[in-house]
Amino acid sequence: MINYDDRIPNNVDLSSDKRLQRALEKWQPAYLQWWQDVGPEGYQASDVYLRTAISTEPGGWAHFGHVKMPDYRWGIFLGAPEKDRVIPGGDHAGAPVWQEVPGEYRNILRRIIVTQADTEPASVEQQRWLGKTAPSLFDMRNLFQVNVEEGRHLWAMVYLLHAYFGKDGRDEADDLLARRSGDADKPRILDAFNQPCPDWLTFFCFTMFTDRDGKYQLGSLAESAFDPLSRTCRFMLTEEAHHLSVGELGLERVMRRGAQLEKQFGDARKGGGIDLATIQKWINYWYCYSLDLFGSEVSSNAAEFFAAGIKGRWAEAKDHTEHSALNQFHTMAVVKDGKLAEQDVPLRNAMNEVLRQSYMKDCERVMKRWNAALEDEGSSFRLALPSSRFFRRQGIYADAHFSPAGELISASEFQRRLADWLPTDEDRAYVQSLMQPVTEPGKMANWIAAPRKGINGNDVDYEYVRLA
Ligand code: BYC
Repeated sequence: MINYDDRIPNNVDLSSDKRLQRALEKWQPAYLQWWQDVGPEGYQASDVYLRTAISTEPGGWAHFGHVKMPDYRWGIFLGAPEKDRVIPGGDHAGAPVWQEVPGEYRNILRRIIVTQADTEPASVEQQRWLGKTAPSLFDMRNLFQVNVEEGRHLWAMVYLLHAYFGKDGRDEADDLLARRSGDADKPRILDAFNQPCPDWLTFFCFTMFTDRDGKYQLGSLAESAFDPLSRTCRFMLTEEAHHLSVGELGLERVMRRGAQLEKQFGDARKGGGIDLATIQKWINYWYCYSLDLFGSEVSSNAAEFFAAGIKGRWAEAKDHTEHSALNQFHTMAVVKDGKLAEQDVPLRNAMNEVLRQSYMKDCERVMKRWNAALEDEGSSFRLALPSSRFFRRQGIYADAHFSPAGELISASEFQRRLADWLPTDEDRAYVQSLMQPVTEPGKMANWIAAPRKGINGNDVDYEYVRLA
């Protein structure tokens, strides 16, 4: 169970380590200041129907109630230790997991934890203004739930930095509150987290595609030899599942409404909705930005992380039988002499791509569900994921141009077709024009269908946010 009597709620017996407790209690006001400065703008005094962790046991871990966001009990919650856990993969597979950081891996572990940590506050900053244009109180509450939990994920990583990395870790924890999404001088580390998130179609794409990268990165870190990191990530994954459903179901509701309005008016935009072609462009943009987050297809960093046991494949311990990944190859398409050709890459060097493939399969599964929803609405439009070569800025495809079907094309051809494939200024202005707030319980903006059910057994017209 979680101790809520301490100033920082935790299940790590924080009060037994006074130095660590004091250091984190010093960081706490800086965190709260950051939340006030760049967290959800305009709603800090509103009562929001939020879930809070009360245990880390599967099933029934959350308590629901109206809370003002600054009063949310951010804390440190690790998944239960697994008895006799061994390192799942890499050179040390089968050896006992580490409870401390081995000196030789200190730098890379710190870098990975900082990279993961940096995304959490970044996403809160990106979503800062969205409350003001929420299409319903139901959606506004979901936004804020996602925001407070991303804040909690920052706590999860800052705990590791403080507890295991000494002064370097404390300095990194301070820097996490100093960088800002999209800031020219002190940007967030990864590209997707510096992109603006000005409208709700973007928010749903972000939670569907970018949070899903989070699922796979956390899953790969849950397979880590560094046990405190693994346990932290395991509990974060249970929180993450809600964020993904916000994205998946949010987009489905926009699609259903788009299809309904198209049937009624011949063109969804005429009825004040978002047409499916526009939704496809947003999907293309965010899916590809999220593919970038896995790093390069061929990466010596990835090989090193896997060899050391710091990152595993998705479900390394459960789904794989061979854990060395040596003397094996991953075949991928590369650009050679102006053409696409297949190349065998040593499996360890292809680990970023292996994880990306797991992610892509998961996205395909959602795509099928969305297309079934379109069928259900009587629409003949079908959405598709673009090729993982399309519109990439990281990795082996970043220097060439590809169509959404994955064909190698010239830069001029790419430019000529860009407006068909990615959001144009005009598309963005149109979507922005629809972003008018709806704050009456149970009412929805015209461009989005109502959800099928409310939260925690409540009706859709429950007052999920009591506005101050
Ligand atoms: N943007 O060998 P490479 C989440 C850098 S999301 C900018 O290709 P590597 C969440 C890379 O850092 C999950 N730079 O890649 C979602 C390296 O730089 P240095 C976040 C990039 O190292 C929603 C260089 O390019 N978690 O949780 O194998 C809301 C060459 O690197 C990018 C993690 O990322 C990019 N997209 O792997 C809230 C897990 N991609 O070192 C939260 C921790 C690469 O040469 N991170 N670079 O200067 C990692 O495991 C790895 O750092 C990466 C990259 C997978 C990101």
